[in-house]
Amino acid sequence: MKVTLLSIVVLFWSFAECSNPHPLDPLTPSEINLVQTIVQKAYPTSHNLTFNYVGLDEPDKLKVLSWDSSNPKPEPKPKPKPPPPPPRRAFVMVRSQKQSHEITVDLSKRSIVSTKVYQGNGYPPLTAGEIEEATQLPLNHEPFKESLRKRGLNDVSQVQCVAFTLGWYGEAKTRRIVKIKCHYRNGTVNFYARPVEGVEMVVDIDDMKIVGYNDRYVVALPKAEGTEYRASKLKPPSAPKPKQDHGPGFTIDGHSVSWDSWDFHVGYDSRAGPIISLASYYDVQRKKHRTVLYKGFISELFVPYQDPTEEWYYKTFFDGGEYGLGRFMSPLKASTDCPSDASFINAYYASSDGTPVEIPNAFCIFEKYAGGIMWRHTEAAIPNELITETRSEKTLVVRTVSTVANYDYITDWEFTPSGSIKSVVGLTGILALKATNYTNTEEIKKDIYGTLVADNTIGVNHDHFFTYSLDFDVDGVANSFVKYNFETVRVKDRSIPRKSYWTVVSETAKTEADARINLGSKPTELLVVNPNKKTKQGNKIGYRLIPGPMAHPLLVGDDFPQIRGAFTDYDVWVTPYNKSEKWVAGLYVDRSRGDDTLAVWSRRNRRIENRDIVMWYTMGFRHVPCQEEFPIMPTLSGGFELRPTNFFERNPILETK
Ligand SMILES: *[C@@H]1O[C@H](CO)[C@@H](O)[C@H](O)[C@H]1NC(C)=O
Ligand SMILES: *[C@@H]1O[C@H](CO)[C@@H](O)[C@H](O)[C@H]1NC(C)=O
Ligand SMILES: *[C@@H]1O[C@H](CO)[C@@H](O)[C@H](O)[C@H]1NC(C)=O
Ligand SMILES: *[C@@H]1O[C@H](CO)[C@@H](O)[C@H](O)[C@H]1NC(C)=O
Ligand SMILES: [Cu+2]
Repeated sequence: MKVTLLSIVVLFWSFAECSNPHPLDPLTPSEINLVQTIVQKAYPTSHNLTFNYVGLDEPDKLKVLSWDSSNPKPEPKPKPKPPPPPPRRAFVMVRSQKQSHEITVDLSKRSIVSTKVYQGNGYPPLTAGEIEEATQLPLNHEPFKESLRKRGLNDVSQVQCVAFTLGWYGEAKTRRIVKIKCHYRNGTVNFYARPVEGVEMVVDIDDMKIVGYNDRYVVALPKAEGTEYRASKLKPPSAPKPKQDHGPGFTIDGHSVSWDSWDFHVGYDSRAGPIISLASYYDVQRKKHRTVLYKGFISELFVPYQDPTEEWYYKTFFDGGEYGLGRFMSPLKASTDCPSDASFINAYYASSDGTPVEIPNAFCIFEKYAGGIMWRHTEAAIPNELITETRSEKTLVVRTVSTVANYDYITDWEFTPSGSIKSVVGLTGILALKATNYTNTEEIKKDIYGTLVADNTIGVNHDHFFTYSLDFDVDGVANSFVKYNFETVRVKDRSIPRKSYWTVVSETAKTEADARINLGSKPTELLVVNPNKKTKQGNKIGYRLIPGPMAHPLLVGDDFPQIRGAFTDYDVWVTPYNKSEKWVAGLYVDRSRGDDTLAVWSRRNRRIENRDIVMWYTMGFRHVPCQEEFPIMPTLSGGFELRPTNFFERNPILETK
């Protein structure tokens, strides 16, 4: 929710168009420039044009798949010339004259294909430029200066403001407004720890004006002492870092990565962040690349705070659709953010005025050996012989970090030699902190909606819901969603002493309604299978979801944030593939009303059996802050796994040495 200061505006760049363009490659700086030129020509600058979203308009899946099948993979034997990719298009969302416009640009023809003025609810993501401008406004606002004086905070240069989206609470008409809250840095870089509590401002983003001001109460400003987290300022110096060195065993061609048996594409989108596409596994036994995942990305990250007071109730953020997990990705450093031998890829997004901005080293890719065992066995039962076979595990990790204001989200996509794809997220950074007069829990008489984590400082309760879009193509496009229901069977046969056992009752979902799942509500395992293909043993070829942390939403269904976040009503949903169903909170999320969410799409109850299907899976973290998370939070991780299940004829890594 703040400008990435480290992002560098790219004015000149050496033209490193990759030799082998891939249809899912993110827009290059020159393509972003081209979009800017074409759109600016069509919308004169006097119209106060802002570029709220610029991204690749992906070619139709069938076109990508046909390109991919005729494009040689590095293994087993490279073929000479790849076919040309389908035409490149960009999808653009701009604000102009207080209206939202959708523009599709054909980059090869250098022309606008279509335009549309959006008349529905909600607004496009805030741009970094808009946030920057809005957060500067209080510094010249007399009532705010007066509020600062009242609190004895006299140095305006120490004030740091943050813009918050505010949701929708049933209003018939909305404006494109945000709330601004400020902090007093004086003596710390951890300004989140020093909120000027009780004061909030409302800014109209289209007019770029303060339109509301409220100074409701005064509480203590938490002290700067104890909020430092920079090693250079802390004593004793932090311990030396463990060394890691092992050479890369992977190849990167543009955005295409090959490692071990895996081939996949690493895309980027200013809203989603990293996008993994066309992940396939080279099956040595069948001597072919077998598809697993057409696409996987975080479609939305919903973070509702749980403090119902005037200044906090509206904090129910959609970090993807309101801010942008890709736009706020941070540059990564070798040896700290990633191992020293990691490879890096840059990312480019369009700034408010459409100019390409580089995030250097936005992705790191590395081989990870963490001492894990891929498989092993010790056999001591054979006379005069002790057999021990162990295979150590190396995996390949694609890492990015999205820093959405106070929070840092580490996203790792991890590929294993045994055919699993894991996605692990790590939550770190600084808690959302609220100032209070309390310094000890004994003084507290009523709910403070969080934990007193330091003197005068409350870490406010909240959730993080990561909703993933997982477009499986398990050994082909037509797939089905299967539930293994576990049932206890009572033994009727008196000939054995056991009274019960469990068994698997397999159920194939026919329509979307059959595929709305709350994990943990009953014992199940969830699979995506290819019903048209079987192993030699006759089992359906599949992948299963091994879920990560769960936290069902606890808001009531008719509460406005939950209406907007209704895609978290279930942990798993399955829909038939539809190119325009991409963002679970809707295309326009800021101040949305929940009329374009996954929950709405799913109501059509379409058929999902033996079709191209997409799984939507929510990993949830319920977060009651604790003192260890102050002044900065040690990483809290959780992840899920997509694991081959009767996909291979046998252990695919048997022959590994
Ligand atoms: C453009 O923005 C400026 C201030 O931000 C405003 O004064 C002007 O009226 C706006 N122009 C249009 C055409 O909306
Ligand atoms: C700001 O910092 C200076 C220097 O440490 C200190 O003298 C002053 O009291 C601080 N002001 C506030 C409001 O904390
Ligand atoms: C917090 O303490 C200050 C100073 O004692 C007092 O002026 C203020 O009213 C208190 N605020 C609340 C909400 O109790
Ligand atoms: C694709 O999804 C959009 C949005 O939900 C919907 O309007 C459209 O009808 C869908 N297309 C098909 C072919 O189902
Ligand atoms: Cu949290």
